Amino acid sequence: MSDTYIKAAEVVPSKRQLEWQKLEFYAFCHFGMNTFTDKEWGDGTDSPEKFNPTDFDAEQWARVIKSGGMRGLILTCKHHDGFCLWPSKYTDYSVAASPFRNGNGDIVKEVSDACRKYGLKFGIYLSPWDRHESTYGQGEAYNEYYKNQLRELLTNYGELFCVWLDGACGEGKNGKVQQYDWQGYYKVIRELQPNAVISISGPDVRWVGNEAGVCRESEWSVVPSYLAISEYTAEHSQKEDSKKFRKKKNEMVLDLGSRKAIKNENDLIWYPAEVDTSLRPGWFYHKSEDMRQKDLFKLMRIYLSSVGGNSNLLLNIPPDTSGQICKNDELVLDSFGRALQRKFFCKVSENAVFTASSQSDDLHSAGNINENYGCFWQAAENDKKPEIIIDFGEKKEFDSVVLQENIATGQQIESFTVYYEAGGKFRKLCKNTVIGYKKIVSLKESVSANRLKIVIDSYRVKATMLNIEVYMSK
Ligand code: FUL
Repeated sequence: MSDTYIKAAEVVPSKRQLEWQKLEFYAFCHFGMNTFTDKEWGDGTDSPEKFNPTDFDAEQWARVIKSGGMRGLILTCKHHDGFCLWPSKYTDYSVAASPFRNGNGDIVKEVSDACRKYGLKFGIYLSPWDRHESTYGQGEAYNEYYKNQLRELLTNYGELFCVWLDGACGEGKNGKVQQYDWQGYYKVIRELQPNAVISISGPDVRWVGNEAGVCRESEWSVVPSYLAISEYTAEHSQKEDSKKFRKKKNEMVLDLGSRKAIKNENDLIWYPAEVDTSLRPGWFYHKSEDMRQKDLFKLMRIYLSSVGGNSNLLLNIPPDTSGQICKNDELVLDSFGRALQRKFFCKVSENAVFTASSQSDDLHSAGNINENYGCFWQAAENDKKPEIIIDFGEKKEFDSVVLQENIATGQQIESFTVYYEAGGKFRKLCKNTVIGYKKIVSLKESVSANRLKIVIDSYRVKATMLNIEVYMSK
């Protein structure tokens, strides 16, 4: 076996990636010209007159998104049709030419203000593909246009947590395909919003590989660097025009980070996964889909496998033509938010005592696992199968176990087994693969025990644990 995995163990997240990971779950809002034309991809010829949300209320968006348990919102400031939700100086194809607020409106401003008011992080989506702009396809001229728009969005709307770039790249009006200046775009973003992650067609956050909410069983954040090349994402995400294609699991490579997968890779990077999926079949609002939301059961399954599987979850909620999130969607999200609270209702590990088979030094004892001060446990180097015991002190009933590695020092754990104590003996509950930022072990049926044991069956160089929480749902 090659020892690339030892190098992989040294790869750590940047500060912005670490902060982003802690958001776990946030919303995507696809809103724009398509909302009014009932399309998914506009061609940039629709009149700005059509953009007319009569009851626009960004605070309603923020309230609904918060009630659904999300911590941020990414807005499609410009989709492929080129229509801008803010009064951009560089085009007349924007809200300024629409009836909305008599041409004096700015959706980006109202949404970013509402986010701040409700304690949500705000991020932007700015489609590089622009089917309206005449310079599109002309190389430098369009790249300048795009960077100017980026500058507007990155300076006028406060702190952004994310700039979400998709890989779409169709033909321009002149029949030419635009050569995107990715490095130039990144430079502008780093300069103006150094704390924002650049996602998907960018170096910080990786597209999981499908839009169906399907996750890998073992999601590694340390992967080969070629995955962060924008052209690679573009090719894999936009291969066919058919939307159906991208809804499928398609050819998602299932193993990106195991020892086997990386054995011949020289260049490894921290590139964590994000799962993006829509509450409805489409990304934009369509009346015909009013009864086609994902149900609670499906949302929970997606949440547990993504947030609970070392990925962040970006859930699209498309506001309707009135300019609000429609009642049906609001109800689903509200009950999902409550379902999440019920799922993690009672933390039975609150007063538990944590001990371990070893510790690397006095600063990294198992007692750290139950503390919220950012200190963590680390096993001694020669402990090949470290064990952690969680002693509740009395019999407790539980149905989920949440584990977190200290990813600031890398992702290391390859597999682990959970045991519970019964009749004086430890019995196997389940065996799992990777942990990373967060793993949620959700049990079909609750179990009662005085003690739990976690055995780390295999890890790379340093086995760490930042946090373990055991819950009983309501
Ligand atoms: C893709 C776009 O083509 C879709 O319309 C949608 O915005 C999705 C999130 O990204 O690249």
